[in-house]
Amino acid sequence: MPASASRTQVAIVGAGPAGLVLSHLLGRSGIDCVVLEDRSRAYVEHRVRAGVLEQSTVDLLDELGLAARLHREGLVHHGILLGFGHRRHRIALSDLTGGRAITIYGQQELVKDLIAARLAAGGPIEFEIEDVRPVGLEGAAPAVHYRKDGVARELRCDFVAGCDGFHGVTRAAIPAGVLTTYERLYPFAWLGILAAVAPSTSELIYARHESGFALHSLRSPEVSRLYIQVAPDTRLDAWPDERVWDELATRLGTQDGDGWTLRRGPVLEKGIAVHHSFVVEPMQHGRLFLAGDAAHIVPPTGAKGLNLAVADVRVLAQGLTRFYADGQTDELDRYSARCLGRVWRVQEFSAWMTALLHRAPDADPFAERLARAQLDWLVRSQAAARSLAENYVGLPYE
Ligand code: RFL
Ligand code: PHB
Repeated sequence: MPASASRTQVAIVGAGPAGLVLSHLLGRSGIDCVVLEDRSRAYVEHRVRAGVLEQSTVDLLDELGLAARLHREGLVHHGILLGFGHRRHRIALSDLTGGRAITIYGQQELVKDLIAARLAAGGPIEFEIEDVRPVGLEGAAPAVHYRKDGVARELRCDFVAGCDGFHGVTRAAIPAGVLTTYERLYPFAWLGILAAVAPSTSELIYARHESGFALHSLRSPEVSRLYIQVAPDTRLDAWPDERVWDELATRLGTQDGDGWTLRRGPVLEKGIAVHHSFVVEPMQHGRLFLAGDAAHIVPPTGAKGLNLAVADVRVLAQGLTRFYADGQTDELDRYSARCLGRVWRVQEFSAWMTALLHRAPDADPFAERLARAQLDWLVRSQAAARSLAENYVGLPYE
């Protein structure tokens, strides 16, 4: 029996974007919740990941009063550039979508804002906990068991929100045979760097090159974020900084004699992320609701993972709010089905954009020509460009 037991209405496992946004949405509805995170606060606030926020994500953060710094420091972009055939072509996101835009703001900055605001509002977040184990999910009185400072604890609750990412424990707590898994592994990964140098572009460049994909993104007027496609078994020590910069310069370069050069600077962070598409259905079992990367993963080409995590918890908060207002479970019962519509739209878009821009190691010349024909069509046809733009800026919530 745990030495110490406490109670809340919703136990949220994971202090990533999904868990933290959920805690704010529930807080706004007067629903008690506790966030349980196995890493330290410093660790989650410095984990370099996403950078592109959809219009709907920004609107929701605004609604929650959490976007003040985001508006001060985030960069609003109205277009992206597609690089291929040694030229760049602009996709005018806002013109094609009735004025919708994306905002560039580092995920770790958002996580810092969400944690600070939640703690300031008196919302509990427990960091550095161990041995997290959800129990009793099939009954009406579940709980989460864990250890803090070596002491066994029990958090009793009405519901558990599994917001603990792809490698978390909540999905694994669902009995075998309940979930159906759909997944695809890709024969490539991204090597990403964060560099202390002014971006060499004012809009994101997604480039398809004979040697593979490259992406020039940014974080601020002084910090650039860049990625190149590499093999999934690539070791970081095979890629000293100079080699990364040389490859980026080749893949992002134009031959227009337009004088464009890639600015280089000190590398602040370097990492490799494999590409994976993954979905479990349903996203619920008993009193456990999975949200964000715990339930689905997309390859990063469409910049969708964080945004999808936020979309999930918005639906979950609606269901929980209704339950605590009048005891009705109808919205909670529809949670999985409502989320999965958007999840599969985003899966299709992310897989499409990945295939369009990457070079598969086994691609034959025919596949290469098809990819080129598709890119040519995107910059010739407004209908094709609009389809990309609508998906990229993110579909409005239902
Ligand atoms: P997270 O962010 O993984 O958070 C899960 C949290 O749970 C904690 N945790 C546990 N806590 C308690 N007990 C346990 N047993 C636990 N196990 C894990 C973890 O420490 C963590 O704090 O999941 P969440 O909240 O669902 O958010 C998902 C996003 O983080 C993810 O989808 C994005 O980063 C994906 N992504 C991008 N998404 C975008 O929307 N736009 C982008 O531009 C974008 N770029 C990217 C990306 C992901 C990348 N990588 C590294 C995979 C670029 C890259 C390179
Ligand atoms: C990023 O800035 O980290 C970023 C941008 C666009 C993507 C993925 C990541 O598609």
